[in-house]
Amino acid sequence: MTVKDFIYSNHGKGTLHMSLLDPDKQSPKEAAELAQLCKDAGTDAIMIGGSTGITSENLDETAVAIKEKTGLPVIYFPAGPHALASKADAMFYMSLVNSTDLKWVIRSQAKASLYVKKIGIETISMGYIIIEPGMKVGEVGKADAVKRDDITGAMSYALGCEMMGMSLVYLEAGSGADKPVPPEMISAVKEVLSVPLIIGGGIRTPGAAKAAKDAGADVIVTGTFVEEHPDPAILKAVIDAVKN
Ligand code: 1GP
Repeated sequence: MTVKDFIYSNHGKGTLHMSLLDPDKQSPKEAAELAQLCKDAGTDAIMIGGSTGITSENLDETAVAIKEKTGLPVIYFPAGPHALASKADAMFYMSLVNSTDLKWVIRSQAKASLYVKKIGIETISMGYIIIEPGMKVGEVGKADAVKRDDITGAMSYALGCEMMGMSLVYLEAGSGADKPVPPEMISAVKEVLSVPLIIGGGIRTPGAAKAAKDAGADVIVTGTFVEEHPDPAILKAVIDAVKN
């Protein structure tokens, strides 16, 4: 089964949890151990990526170590075309659709495409929409971030992505955001969207995870929380809130 089929086969049946690990923050062995803790707590897949210090080598070594230890799907979450993971199961082929710089909308994706085809990794097209505060990715990606109260803006971007053929839509508040994507924005976007909706950025409590799930998120991503709270009980409380 492809990773896209895996995500689509759960669509409408419940919410998936994905754990985001940054290969620059720990060794491949440590990343695999952390991924195993996430698996034991109920996570469904591991995303790997980060904004600095990412190389093709640390991506691939981390992907292999996680796959060997956990057997979970590993998805590369790219920050640009300078490093590519050939050993992950799939990569999100994403466009930062509300960037003001074409580099993040299509030029980087074009630059990488021939090489990506050659290595044969599964690509999953994704519209990536930055919501305030946007954090580092909003700054680096020169995003014209959707304001937190601009529900129509978020709906318009999300539906535009679907109409352009993107398989997934990701609403991103930014890693480490003090507030996650507002639940009322998630539910409004869900009303117009047919493809799976991913929510991430600033989710670090069972309450925030449950609010995003109840609003209709199909996939919830936690990164900072996973890296800062490798305590199995705390991990499980947040992942349980996503899954149950
Ligand atoms: C970042 O949405 C992800 O791209 C995860 O954000 O690190 O805040 O969990 P956090």
